[in-house]
Amino acid sequence: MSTRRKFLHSAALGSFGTLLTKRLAAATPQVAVTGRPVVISTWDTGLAANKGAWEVLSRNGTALDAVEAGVRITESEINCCVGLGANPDRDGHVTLDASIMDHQWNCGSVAFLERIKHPISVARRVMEKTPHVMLVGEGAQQFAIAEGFPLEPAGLSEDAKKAYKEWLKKSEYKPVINIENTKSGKEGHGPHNDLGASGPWAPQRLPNGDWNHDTIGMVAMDAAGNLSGSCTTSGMGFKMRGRLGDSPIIGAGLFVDNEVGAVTATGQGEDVIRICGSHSVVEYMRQGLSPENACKAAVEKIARIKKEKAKEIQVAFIAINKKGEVGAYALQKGFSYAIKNNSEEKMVEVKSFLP
Ligand code: SD4
Repeated sequence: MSTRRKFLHSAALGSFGTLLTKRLAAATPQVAVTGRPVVISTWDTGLAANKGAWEVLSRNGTALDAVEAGVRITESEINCCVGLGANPDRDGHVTLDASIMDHQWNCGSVAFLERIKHPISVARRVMEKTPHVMLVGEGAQQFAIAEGFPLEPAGLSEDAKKAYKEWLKKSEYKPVINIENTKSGKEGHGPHNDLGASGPWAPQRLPNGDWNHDTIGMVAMDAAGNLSGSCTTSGMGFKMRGRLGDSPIIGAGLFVDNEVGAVTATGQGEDVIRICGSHSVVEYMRQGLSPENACKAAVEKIARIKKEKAKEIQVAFIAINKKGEVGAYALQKGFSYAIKNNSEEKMVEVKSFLP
């Protein structure tokens, strides 16, 4: 990090109190979309995923079907940062987490799932076909196989093999989550399918071999005005074996309250879990904050808890409220989300707490 950036970071943390006492109402929402249907999803991979969701939404399909279909596209990308092609844990295994929630408080999730291509669809089956909300590890895999999901071959994608080999040289667990802006001008660094998401927003490998992100979270409102959300991830690269992040935890990585709004999170899962992040954002919206300001309030809470360490992590939330307004906020610069509705399809750069 340049000296100037270091200075800006510490200056930001030094004037922490001032930043926190700024009135939330003073901030203007970046995008306020009214009208439905609408879908938003985290990061550049959201562009392609939104197209999948839109196929469903534009034909009057449900938000639930849309958020499942959308993130399945990202899970299918070989050599990318979310599904089976992603970086492994520190023992060399790819383990996947996912969650889904509809407009009627139904929810399902899987975690520590290996060798299954579409964890999001297994999460939906957990929701619809079991009396439980969450299945993990071997049991989740057993359930998936019983439900007809193929068991994929063990092993890593070519990209992940290289990254793992590199990582093993030092074997240090040092997550670097998207502190640098993905829109850095380094075009086309990520491998993609033919559905979009290339160019300046493309996922990039960081110097430590990790991806600048490894999750997609999506929330949508359908033509009937109902909300749903999904979140799927390989978790943080080179994590401890058995580690779960926020993504499969309802209330942390994802939360939907059809009377208020739908929210999903990305970034350092441990810190999202600590404050029940997505649930908190929904509750801030219930108190009357706009989606952007509600996300901001949750990010500020994490920053307050982390103090000096806030500069070492990234956390971001995206939200839709019941009016179909959307917003987002991040701890660090460099986070973006993809939006699609009847009038627009684009990436939105998100405001951040730290400069
Ligand atoms: C996790 N929240 O496993 C995820 C990581 C993430 O972009 O969002 N990365 O903690």
